[in-house]
Amino acid sequence: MKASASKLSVVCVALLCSHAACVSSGGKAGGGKAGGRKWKSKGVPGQAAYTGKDKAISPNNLIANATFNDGTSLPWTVSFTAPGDGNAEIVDGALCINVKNKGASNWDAQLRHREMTIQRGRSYDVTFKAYASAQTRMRAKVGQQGPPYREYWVDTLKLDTTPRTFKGSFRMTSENDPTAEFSFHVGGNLAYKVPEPFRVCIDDVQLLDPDFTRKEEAAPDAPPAVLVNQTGYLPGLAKYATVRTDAREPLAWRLLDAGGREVLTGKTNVVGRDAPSGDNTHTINFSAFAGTGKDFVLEVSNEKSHPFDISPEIYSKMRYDALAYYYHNRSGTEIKLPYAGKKELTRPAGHLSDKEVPCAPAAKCDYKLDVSGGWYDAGDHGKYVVNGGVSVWTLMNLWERSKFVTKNTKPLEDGTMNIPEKGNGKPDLLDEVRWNLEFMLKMQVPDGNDMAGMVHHKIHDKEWTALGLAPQDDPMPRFLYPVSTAATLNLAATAAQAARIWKTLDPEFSARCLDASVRAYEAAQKHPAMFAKPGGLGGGPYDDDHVEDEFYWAAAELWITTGKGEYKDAATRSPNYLKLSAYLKDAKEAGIPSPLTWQDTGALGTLSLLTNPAPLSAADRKRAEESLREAANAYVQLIEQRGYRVPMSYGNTNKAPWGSNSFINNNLLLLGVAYEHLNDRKYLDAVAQGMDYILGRNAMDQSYVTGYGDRPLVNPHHRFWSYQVDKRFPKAPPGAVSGGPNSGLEDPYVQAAGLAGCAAEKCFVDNIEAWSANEITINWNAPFAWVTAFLDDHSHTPPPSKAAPAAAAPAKGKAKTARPAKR
Ligand code: 9MR
Repeated sequence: MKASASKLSVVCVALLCSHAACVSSGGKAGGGKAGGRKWKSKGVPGQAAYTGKDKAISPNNLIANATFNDGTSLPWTVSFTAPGDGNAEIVDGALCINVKNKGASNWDAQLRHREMTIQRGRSYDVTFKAYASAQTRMRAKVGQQGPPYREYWVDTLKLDTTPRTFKGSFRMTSENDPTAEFSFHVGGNLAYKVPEPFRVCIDDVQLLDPDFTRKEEAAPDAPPAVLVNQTGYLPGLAKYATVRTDAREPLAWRLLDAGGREVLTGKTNVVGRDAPSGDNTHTINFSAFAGTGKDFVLEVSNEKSHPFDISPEIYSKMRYDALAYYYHNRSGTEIKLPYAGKKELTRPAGHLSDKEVPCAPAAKCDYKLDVSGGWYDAGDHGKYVVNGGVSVWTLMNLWERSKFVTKNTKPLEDGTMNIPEKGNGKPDLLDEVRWNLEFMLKMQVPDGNDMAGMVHHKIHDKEWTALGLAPQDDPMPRFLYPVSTAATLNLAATAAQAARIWKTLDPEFSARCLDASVRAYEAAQKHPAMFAKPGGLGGGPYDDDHVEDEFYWAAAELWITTGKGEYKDAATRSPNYLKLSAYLKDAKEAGIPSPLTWQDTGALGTLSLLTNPAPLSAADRKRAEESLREAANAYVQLIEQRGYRVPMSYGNTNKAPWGSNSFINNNLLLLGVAYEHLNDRKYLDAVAQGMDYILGRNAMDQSYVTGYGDRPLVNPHHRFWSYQVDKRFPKAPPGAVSGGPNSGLEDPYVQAAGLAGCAAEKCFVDNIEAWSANEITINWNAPFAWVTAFLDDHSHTPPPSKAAPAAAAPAKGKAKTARPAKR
């Protein structure tokens, strides 16, 4: 399409003052902000007052932050594409990009502003100030944020140290663009004259449309000082709230029912500084109240919590929403009603071209494979065997645990989930898992090739695509990436697990899985050190160069399934044998408390050995149980040390890892296993408390789950659930859990959100652009699904002591599987 009419007149107004002297009273406004969210002050301890949103120069300005006067840049973000490198900061009230490496292309170093619609037939005036640390050029443009990158207005400007005002105008002749961006490119050849490092600054940016009037959004209320599980509590299990306060003495609290009647009172426990959150805290233990009802509120010194329920039903729907995540993210099939739940969540089948995917040059193969189907990994459209492995394992473990440990598979059987396979006579949970297993099987190199039996690490787009992209519209070519030992062992392990699960349900599928597993295991032995590399474009790396744990996991699964000596020998000789460690060893997050990640999979072997009735000897089972007890006790101890009572800490550096919420959910999974195997009540209460953190009893006052809580997760990073960037796309369905706080601050949005130096559990913002803190993935929803299923299964467990306080109504409802099976 033709570019729209464009003219630019550069007004070289040499300002009368140096840029340093031009700063208005703004500068850095302190506080009032966490995770990029600004709120009204309610005198919440630790939260400074909101200082007012930066006023756009004109109400007709599409640019939401024109002057940077409050010291922040959002929604402006910086973007570097390797080898481009640098950062952005507010200097003297202007937004500056510091370029350490200008990269190869103009756009390798850029500042950009999204979240605006450029409308057909309207006229726009552009004005901004710009200057640089030395003579260079800048390309300013208004245009599409993704391919084909149509430009509505563009010009290349010469900059030097003198601040100048530039003006331009254009009429939009293209279709409305609801995801347009205003960007300033300063990389590549634009910077041919200037030595690195250099700096380019912009200020007072206007994109005026006389027919547009900015609606001022009311700042949200300050988070309450009394933090609770915003969905609610199970009547018989531990119930805690956290109070954010500097008070040194215990404070009086009241539990009020929906009618405002006091049903329980008490005094807080002073915990003090909670390092991971940076908050001063007290806790409230209201476990003594075992009644049920809706909209309870906890009150401390006139501060009220969000309302919450106390009910055995808290997790009854959530457990299925957590599993529905997988249907919504199926590739290669139409997502339709009634399964999608809402019309707007339906979509045509995505990536049908995955039926014939060629090898990337690095894969050194010349065939094409049908790798259609499976689940998309996350907000991106990649499909990765390594991450698929831990995800299907977790869901299959939920099945095996229900079959052998609690001996109740009813909630997972046919007809329990809203998926197309419902009614086929097979358990719905397994139907969902099979969707991804079938894909993983297709990733194995066919016989007759050099690498036969090995498994391709991943398939994904050649380059990253933009947000606001439905899978069926992805225009990017996709490739098979090289085989890896880790992916091969992921298939060996999970296909062995599947082979035993489907043995009678579907003998043909079971045999196919076992054959693939054995071939994969043999191939991995032949190629024990083929490692996926870190980095890369268009997809995640899932790099892993330590596979002793995967070898053990695969051997353990094959031993359980076949009983064969060769696998037994491999498993029992492994240093991982019967081990469950509370702290990671083999992942890049070594030292962080968690039993497992996609990269550290040794625990999966031991957990499968514990879950299945055979082949462990009684003595070895005992050893594994001791290991389990030790790890579970470490997590219980962590809960006791925390103001937010969550089994998590962040090592000496106090830095939250990428996907920290998944570490917590995996810790809860281990605690759940401990409860069901060791029959010690404290582990059950620990699981409930950890889930309170995920559902709102945390320093961000954030329910990290879509659709649940007074402050639910709303804007996870997802290309299709991208309503936040483009109203033509749907909002996320309920039941998706965010990766959560991540101190790494890897993406431009969190970098611009003023999060630098954030306390570990405050490195979070609920924005779709925040891909390093707010993505969702199959391996994070899996332990969440496991744990919500566990809690629902134990939702009728009575309190440890039958003596409930006078005000408490007796818990109603019949017991589900309140009792863990004894071995
Ligand atoms: O969960 C992954 C995390 O452990 C890694 O540190 C990070 C960077 O390699 O990648 C995460 O996984 C992402 C993957 O690479 C691509 N799809 C989205 C995943 C979640 O953010």
